[in-house]
Amino acid sequence: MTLPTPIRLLTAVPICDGHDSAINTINLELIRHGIEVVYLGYHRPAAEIVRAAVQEDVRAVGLSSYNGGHVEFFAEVRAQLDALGARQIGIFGGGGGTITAADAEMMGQQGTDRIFFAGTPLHDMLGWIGERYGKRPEATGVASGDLALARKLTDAEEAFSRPVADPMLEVSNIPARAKKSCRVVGITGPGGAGKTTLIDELVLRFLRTRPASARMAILSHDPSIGGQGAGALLGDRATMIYSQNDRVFMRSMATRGQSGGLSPSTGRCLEILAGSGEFELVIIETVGTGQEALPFSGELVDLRILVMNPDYGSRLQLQKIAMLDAAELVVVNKSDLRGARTASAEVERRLASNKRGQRLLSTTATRHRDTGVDELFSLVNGRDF
Ligand code: B12
Repeated sequence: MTLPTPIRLLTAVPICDGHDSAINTINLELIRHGIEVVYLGYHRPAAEIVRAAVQEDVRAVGLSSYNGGHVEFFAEVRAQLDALGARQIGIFGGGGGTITAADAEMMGQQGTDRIFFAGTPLHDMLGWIGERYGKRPEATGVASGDLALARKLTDAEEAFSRPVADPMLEVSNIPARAKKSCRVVGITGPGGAGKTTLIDELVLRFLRTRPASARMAILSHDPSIGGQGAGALLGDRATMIYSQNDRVFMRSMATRGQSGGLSPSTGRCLEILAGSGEFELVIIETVGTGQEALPFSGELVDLRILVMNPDYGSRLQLQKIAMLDAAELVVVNKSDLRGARTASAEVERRLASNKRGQRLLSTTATRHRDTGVDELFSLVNGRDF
């Protein structure tokens, strides 16, 4: 069964529960059937699930619960969604034999759409999900705040659902005033270089140094596995710690057949976020890209950052990476790995030969209070660039 337009769902395992084996299997099956799954991970409080569901504007939240607290937890998620005006976002889930038929009935009365019991074939689940959440529901009430913004992003994703020549050029114009107060930073690099962890560390520094009223946004991309009309595991939220914060608006985007690291609607979504006047900083993270990728064309991005792994291979490889010419800033992350100093020296020589004043930084994003990340944060904020 392949569904016509990607359904977006959020899945998670509740707080005080590490049973993620079932949801990992179910996620895979959902993706195989053309569903885009924003996976939040295990041990997640209701507020984190609700914040993510609203910002991602998913059609429903799927919870896998084995800790025995399902009746209260599902009701709490429902109540928090309703309180934010997100009544149209459904809730469903399972938990094997830990959820009894009597519990499921009570949960239904409290607003859970469906509980799947032990022994339900995956095929039956997929059929029900397609039927129940296949169509975008009519929005109820007047949306405000993050919900309103999230719905605009969904409109943009639906309007640009096919690959375009260049997502960054598919935009009209960000009002000059909004653009002035919002810095846009593009971060790209190969898979496994540590882009998401680095961004989460930048978020930590943003939250600590900017006033409590200041917010930032992240547009985070993952590949649609199989191109346009295919499913995707949008898993960056699961690895982020500091980004689970009301001052951060994060949207996970599938590439939907667009090559080059972005989605067909990235430019338009960026225009909406930057134009909203809500954010001081917007970070765009591409999928893990290849040597030829040049994702950030046009004028929308103020700073282009290439994040590299020290083990890129021989020096010859550096001649082939297109972003080494286009990035204003190159970061060699994982600088605690063997060979990192040699890598930095080689990249430095490569950049020097460009004679464009490009900067090079070494970071270890996983190290607490890494001074390289501190310096990166100052540059992201506009110092010297
Ligand atoms: C595997 C397992 C583990 C593994 C977990 C590995 C992992 N990473 O997930 C390990 C060994 C680590 C483990 C540890 C513990 N476990 Co355990 N575990 C299980 C076990 C055997 C299977 C659960 C499972 O994954 N099933 C496979 C799934 C695919 O099938 P299913 O459960 O039947 O689910 C179906 C549907 O419900 C549906 N479904 C499930 N989730 C979702 C979600 C969505 C969105 C949808 C659509 C459908 C859906 O899909 C399936 C389709 O048929 C159960 C016992 C059991 N037989 O259920 C105990 C069980 C859940 N564990 C239990 C306990 C107590 C623990 C521990 C506390 C033990 C301890 N003292 O250390 C720890 C806690 C760990 C933690 N951090 O939370 C108890 C929970 C009791 C309770 N809640 O009252 C159980 C019930 C065992 C028991 N009978 O006592 N556990």
